[in-house]
Amino acid sequence: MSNVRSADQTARYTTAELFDVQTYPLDQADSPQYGAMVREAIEGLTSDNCAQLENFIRPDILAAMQQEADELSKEAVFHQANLNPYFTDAPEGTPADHPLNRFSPRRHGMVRGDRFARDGVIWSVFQNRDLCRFVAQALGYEQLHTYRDPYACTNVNVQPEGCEFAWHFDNNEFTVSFGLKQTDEGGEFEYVPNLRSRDDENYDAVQKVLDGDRTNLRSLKLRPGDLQLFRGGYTLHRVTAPKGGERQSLLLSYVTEPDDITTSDKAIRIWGEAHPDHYARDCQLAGAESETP
Ligand SMILES: O=C(O)CCC(=O)C(=O)O
Ligand SMILES: [Fe+2]
Repeated sequence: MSNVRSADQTARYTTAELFDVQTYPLDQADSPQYGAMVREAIEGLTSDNCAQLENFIRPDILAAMQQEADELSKEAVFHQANLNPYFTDAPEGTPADHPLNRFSPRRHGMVRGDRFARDGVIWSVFQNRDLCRFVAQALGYEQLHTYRDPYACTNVNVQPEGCEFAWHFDNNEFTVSFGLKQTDEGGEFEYVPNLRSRDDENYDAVQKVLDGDRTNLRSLKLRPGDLQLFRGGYTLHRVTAPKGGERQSLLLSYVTEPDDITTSDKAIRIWGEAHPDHYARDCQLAGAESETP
């Protein structure tokens, strides 16, 4: 059912109100068109680790999402750091041109999940059950749940003019995002699929990309209303600096464990503070540890 509601995961808008269900029949999971849509997403994810579904959001809803995001973008937590593609330090003695030693600026803002009005459109998109099921099917999970972390559950990534999101591999397995705001120039999502694997960091090839090699590089522009599914753990990627304006994307987080949330120290590192739920999680984890013989 498309509009099932529950206490803390309310969705004010139905699937057909939010998404272009004529093109993307999210609410007709038994139809051949739905099957074709899932297959197409799986194809993109298999060949390129990426699937882009253009104009997924209905225009009126998109306008409301953009307005919500724009108002909240003033409250975004701004990050400015020089990071290598792995978000780590370089071990002593690492050559200067080695990827571990290549630190580039990452400058962007993130709107915290608790800022979104629970009766707003962005929260409804995030809590939509049909979207969650589709994402799980496309990415090959039996079931996914919306992330309950109060801050990291859903975020707007705000990239002001000139702010690059430098080359990196994600720590999470996959990302689900919607384009909200885009500039004509810059703001490109560039990626090189399968550059590393579980057993091979493939530093030589990573270094070549960092040095400007564009041989296997793919580039896409996430336009307002587009949906993107992306496996970023093995795919080096970046967002180039937008020119002549700001870029904004909406990031939705889904998890396999419904009760999973982050710890207080990690929340403080990312957001500058922690929520009572993060401290409760610390206690829960400490309790679990003391029970282990
Ligand atoms: O804004 C985006 O499209 C994604 C940015 C990104 O790579 C990330 O959040 O890890
Ligand atoms: Fe990323």
